[in-house]
Amino acid sequence: MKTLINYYTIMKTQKSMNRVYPMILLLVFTVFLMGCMNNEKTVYDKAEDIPVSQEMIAELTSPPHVPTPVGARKAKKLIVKMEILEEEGEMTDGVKYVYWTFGGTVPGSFIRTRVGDEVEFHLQNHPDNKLPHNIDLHAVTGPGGGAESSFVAPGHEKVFSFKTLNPGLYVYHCATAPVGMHIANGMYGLILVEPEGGLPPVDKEYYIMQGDFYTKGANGERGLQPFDMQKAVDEKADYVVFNGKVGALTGDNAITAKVGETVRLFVGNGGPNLVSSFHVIGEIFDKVHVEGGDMINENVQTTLVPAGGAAIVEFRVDVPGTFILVDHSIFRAFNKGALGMLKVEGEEDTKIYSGEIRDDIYLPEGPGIQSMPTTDEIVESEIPAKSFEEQMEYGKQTYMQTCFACHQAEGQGVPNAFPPLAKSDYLNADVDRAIGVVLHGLTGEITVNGEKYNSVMTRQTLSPDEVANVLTYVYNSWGNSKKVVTKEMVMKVKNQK
Ligand code: HEC
Ligand SMILES: [Cu+2]
Repeated sequence: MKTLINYYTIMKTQKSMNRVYPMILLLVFTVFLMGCMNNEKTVYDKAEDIPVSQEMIAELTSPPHVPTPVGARKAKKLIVKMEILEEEGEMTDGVKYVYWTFGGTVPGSFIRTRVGDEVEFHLQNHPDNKLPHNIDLHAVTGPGGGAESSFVAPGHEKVFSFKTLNPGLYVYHCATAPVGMHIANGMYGLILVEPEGGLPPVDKEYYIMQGDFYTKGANGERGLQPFDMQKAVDEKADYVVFNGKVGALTGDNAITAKVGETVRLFVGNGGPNLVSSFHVIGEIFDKVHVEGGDMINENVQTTLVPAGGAAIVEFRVDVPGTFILVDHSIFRAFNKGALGMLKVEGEEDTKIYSGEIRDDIYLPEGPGIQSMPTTDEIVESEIPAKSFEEQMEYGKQTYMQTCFACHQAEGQGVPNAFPPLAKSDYLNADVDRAIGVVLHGLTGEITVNGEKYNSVMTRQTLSPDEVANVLTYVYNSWGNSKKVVTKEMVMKVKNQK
């Protein structure tokens, strides 16, 4: 506009001011140029030239949360205070592990910066810790990614500073020898460097990081489990998990969204060994920032997250339900822990997903009980319960892993499909019969509390101890007859065949 008006003015005055004309034109052009410079954001050729103004203490968050987006803020001197803590935690029910952490969580606190920030990093090693540590941030351009300047003994704080030059999502980790062991114990996290102006806004953002763990005992073996160096060298993980433990993102810990919202997941992989085939069951990633960089891939089912790497995945949730996050190396998901949940609430959209339309009977091989192929002897990895309390505790775990999907959390069952175990007259009438049901499965018509069921319960692959514990748990819950089932009783039924 400014130029147009000025040009008009020039035209009018042209005749009388012929000699002054070139000068005015020059002036107008200068004014125009200055206007441009004031209104548009300055683009620097090199990120190192971006000036920083003001100081700011960085907001750090524990997973699955992330700090507030940078938005339009200018580059700043960003002060990060990260405390290293060596702490005992729970890998899964009954399994303890001593984690080494950045900020008290696995993965460590999320750091959010923008390109051009000057990050002043304070690495604090808590005086109660036993070991020295350091930090290598993949977002750092400099020797060791900061490791060389940050080696810090317990009870000390090291300070170093770096400028964020490349936008992207980066892993940080401890790099103190033995490096593999420090990483295996949980010393990793993510640092995000947003581009100028920030990432496009979305409705929900979450922080998820995979890691593999190596314990002296096998998966599920109770008690405090020390790190196993040989298994780590052999890459034989006992646990592969999201956010440091089995169940960190399931049940009440699930991440959430509402139908219609856009979700952005900052996904990292600490390793130390395994790469992740990150997938969300029932969703397609609309966009993936491949390897956490600038390249955007669209319409992706599974994205590879390398050990020591990351990806940003984005999608809109269109239908309600529970969407399962997995490492699609699928035994890791269902047997080693790499499983999380995204719970989406809102209106159904049958145009997109119909839900079950019908359930017809289909028994091409006759009504025989279908079962998973198993060897007859199930290996007994379990330590037998020593008391009624332990039987109840272990039994509940088996119930929540095995029976819960059909008979539901409170044993209430599902009408017309799965009979109730709560106050079940069928269950309470005959213990040996109930043991038989769990050992061999059940098919054909039965009546439970006056309701008829005619369905199939597949044989459950449980050890005699587990059968005893789970039935003891069921009999002593939800108004049942409080019987105690022993391994001997199970063996008797088993051998009756
Ligand atoms: C895949 C689904 C499924 C799983 C898993 C399952 N059941 Fe069942 N269960 C059924 C069905 C279906 C029936 C009814 C079968 C029929 O109609 O003949 C049943 C029947 C029973 C009954 C007898 C009926 C009653 O309500 O008292 C008992 C006891 C029982 N289940 C216990 C268990 C226990 C304990 C577990 C876990 C170790 C378990 N079930 C796991 C589907 C399941
Ligand atoms: Cu360390």
